[in-house]
Amino acid sequence: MTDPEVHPEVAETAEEIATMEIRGAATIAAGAAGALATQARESDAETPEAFWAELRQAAKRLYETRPTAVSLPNALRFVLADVHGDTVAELRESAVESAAEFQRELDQAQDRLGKVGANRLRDGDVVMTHCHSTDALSCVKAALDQGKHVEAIVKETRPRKQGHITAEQLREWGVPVTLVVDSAARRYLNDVDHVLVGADSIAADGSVINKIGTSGLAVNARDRGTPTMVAAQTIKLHPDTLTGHTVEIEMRDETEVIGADDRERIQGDPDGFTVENPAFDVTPPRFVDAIVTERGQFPPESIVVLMRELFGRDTARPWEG
Ligand code: RUB
Repeated sequence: MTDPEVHPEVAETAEEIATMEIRGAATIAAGAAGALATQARESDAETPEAFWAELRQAAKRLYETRPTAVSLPNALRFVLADVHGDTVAELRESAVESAAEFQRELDQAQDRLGKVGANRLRDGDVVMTHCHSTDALSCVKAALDQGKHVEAIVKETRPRKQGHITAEQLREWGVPVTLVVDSAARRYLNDVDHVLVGADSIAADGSVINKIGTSGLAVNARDRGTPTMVAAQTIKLHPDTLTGHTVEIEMRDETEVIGADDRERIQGDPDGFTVENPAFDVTPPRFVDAIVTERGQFPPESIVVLMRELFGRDTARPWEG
């Protein structure tokens, strides 16, 4: 049997995730859930089997876009797990509702973790950010809502400069922002009360997988005595790491790092010149002071307990059929 076509809007969402128009682990999860809802709503499948085949194919297409943020497979798994029914109409309604419920829970989790993270921030604190994390920013927002004054030193975050998005958001909230290039971070760490970052995945040993440059920042922060706080909804917990798998680090295209002209000038013999563009890195748990989730704050070494509770039973891959 040939694979069913996915709806054009699903293909579009997959493309937007791959090209990072939709980016950041939580936003990717919400986008993927929305795409599954579209596939279900627009399906013209005539049998439950055909409907399921389409939905699985849509999930597979979304799954294959980016490998590192576990929120993506977790979102697909959560949405598909709640689809029930005997007829196409029942399945359709249930898939649309499951996606909507998942998106609601995602928003609530972010709000809840923001309040937990805000408790760590005191009036007048300065945070240093890396990349653009909606979970990390929700902690700042909650602190502002509590009437605290917060300032930010924002790392630019090469090569895609997601720090600019963070700076824009913080300025919208009235937070004083100092933007620095990534390599200037250490110089400013003495002026910082917290390093505050998000996560794409968290492994069972408490390692944090986040935007490339996070691990160097955390090591420098420890050297300067500045605590590193990771804001991550439990959808960022990577269940496969419970059984010894490692998290795949996405390697992106070299054109994000170097333009054609520079490449031409530097390369000389093309065989002797390579560009690498890893999008994420791994921060060992010993450099992380706290992981803040919607279930409370955890030392990284104990996150495995929460992971077992939430994901112990189910690491299925329903998109594989
Ligand atoms: C984004 C990134 C973010 C996490 C958390 O990388 O590393 O820190 O995804 O974001 P990219 P959030 O820009 O390559 O997607 O807290 O919004 O889930």
